[in-house]
Amino acid sequence: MTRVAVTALALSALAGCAGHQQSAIDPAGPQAGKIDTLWWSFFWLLGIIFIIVMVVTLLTLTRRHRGIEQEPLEGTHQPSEETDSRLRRVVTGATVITIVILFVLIVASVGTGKAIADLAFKKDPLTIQVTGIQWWWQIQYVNSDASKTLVTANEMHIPVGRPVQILGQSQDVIHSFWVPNLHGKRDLIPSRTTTEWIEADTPGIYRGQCAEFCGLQHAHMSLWVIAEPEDKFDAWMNAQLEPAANPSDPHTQRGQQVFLSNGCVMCHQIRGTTAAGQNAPDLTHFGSRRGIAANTVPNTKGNLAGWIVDPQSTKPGNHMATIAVNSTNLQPLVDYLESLK
Ligand code: HEC
Ligand SMILES: [Cu+2]
Repeated sequence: MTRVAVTALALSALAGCAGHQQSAIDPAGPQAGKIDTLWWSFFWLLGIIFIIVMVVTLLTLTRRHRGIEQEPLEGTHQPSEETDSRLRRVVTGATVITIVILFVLIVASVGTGKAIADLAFKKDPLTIQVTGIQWWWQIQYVNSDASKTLVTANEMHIPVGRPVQILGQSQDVIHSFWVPNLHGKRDLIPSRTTTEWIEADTPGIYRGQCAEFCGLQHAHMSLWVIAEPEDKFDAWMNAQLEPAANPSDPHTQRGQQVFLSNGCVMCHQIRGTTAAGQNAPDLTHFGSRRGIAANTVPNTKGNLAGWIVDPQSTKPGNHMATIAVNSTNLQPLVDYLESLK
């Protein structure tokens, strides 16, 4: 009975992995597709071997000992010549098969790595620089035309069907960029640039997560990758390239004033205003994003107010300063930031 329950539990846990927004076995692009194929071939091959080993072990345990007519004296038992050479053949055979299987796995693994590497350097790529910073992601769209260079945070949009070159960097410790539906992990290492190519075949929203322990809030360092058709992507890009909209009503104008007259400007940038801080997520189009603080909480007015009043309770240890904003100023500030679509 317990065995049935355990199996059912294990199966439902496995089923829970499939079709998720963050899953390596639900590939949405060619790189992740190859990793997925490799994963399943390992799974089936090793699964079958596991079952064979278990069956042989059970048979051995339950089978009556043959060839021992009587209890050996003083606990010693010399197997017969024939048994001895049979055992030798079985052990040698099993060792050879194991080595051959390991080689097959190595060849499959290296072959997959090579096939993935061959997907790089396609023409007309989009280049995105991703910088890991404790504990959020800076995302910069590189363009030879400086007016088309875009800096944003914690949310990346990519056009479906177009190869994307991710240039990974870090500003402090080693992080790792990992969006399982699109590709494997790639470390972001201080003072060097690593490269990873991704390409989404299907529109969708895929979750990424820092995959190298980088300190207290490592687990709350996530990002969204939004893969959308080329025209939607272009519309998003054009909107993001615009400076922040100027508030039109007195309430949000007051919110903007609160932002600009407080320490927020030391760290944050809002293009189109005097706020030009470079140590924290760019807030020019903050209202268009899905989450707050590297998606620790969803982007709602309530969560934003909580974040501004006491960022340390939402994400303990994070590097945002707590600035006293009095209650009459808080609502205008929240409404202003949320109006930055
Ligand atoms: C000392 C620098 C600093 C100051 C001052 C500061 N922040 Fe931040 N802020 C940060 C950092 C760092 C983060 C990212 C924290 C994280 O996700 O780990 C952040 C995150 C945010 C976010 C979430 C952005 C996102 O996309 O996730 C908002 C909104 C925000 N700050 C608003 C404000 C406001 C409003 C003020 C002024 C009252 C302010 N900040 C003052 C450093 C600062
Ligand atoms: Cu990390």
